Amino acid sequence: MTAHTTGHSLDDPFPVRGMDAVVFAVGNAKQAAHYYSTAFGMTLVAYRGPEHGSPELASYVLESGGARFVLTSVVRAAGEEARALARHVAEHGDGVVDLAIEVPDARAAFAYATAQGARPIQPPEEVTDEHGTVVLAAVATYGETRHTLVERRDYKGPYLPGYHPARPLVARPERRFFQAVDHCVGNVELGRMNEWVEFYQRVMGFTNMKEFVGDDIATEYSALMSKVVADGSRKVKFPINEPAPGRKKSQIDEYLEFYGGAGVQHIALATNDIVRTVDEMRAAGVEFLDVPDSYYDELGSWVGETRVPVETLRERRVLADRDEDGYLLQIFTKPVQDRPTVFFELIERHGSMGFGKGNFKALFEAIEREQARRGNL
Ligand code: TYF
Ligand code: FE
Repeated sequence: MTAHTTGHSLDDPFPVRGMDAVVFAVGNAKQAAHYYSTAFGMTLVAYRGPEHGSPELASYVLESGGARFVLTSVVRAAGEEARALARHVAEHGDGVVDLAIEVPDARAAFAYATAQGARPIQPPEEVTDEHGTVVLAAVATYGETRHTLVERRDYKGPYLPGYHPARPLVARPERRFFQAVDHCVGNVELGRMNEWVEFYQRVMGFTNMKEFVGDDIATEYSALMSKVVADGSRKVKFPINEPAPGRKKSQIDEYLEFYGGAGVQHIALATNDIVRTVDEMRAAGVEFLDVPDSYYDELGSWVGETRVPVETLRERRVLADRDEDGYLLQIFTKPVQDRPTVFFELIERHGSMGFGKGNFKALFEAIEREQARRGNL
């Protein structure tokens, strides 16, 4: 087979175009769609439900620039698919079921991944409607999470066949809060981080990025270990965390206990104006992690010139980090459901390709204060 017919390039066995969607299973997708519209500035663009031949599941598709969330919940749990989703929500609470990746050739991607040992969930299937054709396939990853491989063949519809265009739930914000999914982080069981890093290397040809939390940092304060894998173009970045045994219960253990196993911990959203986005989200009631004031007393002495003064970062509790390539600004929400599981990160990159290593200590201490407030430390 030639590179043309397989969709493989010679140097990349598993080419990707980027993240296609983050798919959440939730208890009440109608209300979640409202939350992500009002609090995250996202816009409802498509819907599938009982009105359109999907009697058991309702799905809302929201966008902010290139970031796409799909929120699905059960209307009536009679069939197999709806019962599986109902059980997922009962076991895990609201959570991410699918990190869907857009690929140029879903058949080739699925064939490669499964030949490399990925567990197939859905063999490639061509789906067509009046807007065009897509090819979908899916493989399993950690926990009950999957990767749908989405090949869009000039597809012109609002999301996928079966979905209907929908009107925004609220007026669009004047400027979007964020424009892309920057990275998606998985929490896996103790001792299994390397297994999952090797999974992405073998199955998707991903490579390690240099940022990681090793034993040294883990024992000192983080209570977790972390490595990052990414595709060749670095559009898809997946950090993987595991708990590190220590004096205290790891934040990763807390997640695993309350989620009921491995799963997606946080989704980082790329913004061009983190200060404005934090202000908008706070005004809408989103809670962010706090760091001590002393963080900002020290920041000025090493972070150098940033787009906004340190005092502005201090007021908003935005974190900053610098490496040899540039700097980044970042902030973390508290968990966005009653379970201490899934949360979000906002990240504004200026050259840095890192993940905020310089902030790990302050960040993990802030997370642990929250853990203690919940009685889980
Ligand atoms: O994605 C990252 O690596 C950073 C840092 O539990 C981080 O956002 C890592 C682990 C964690 C929270 C944040
Ligand atoms: Fe992150």
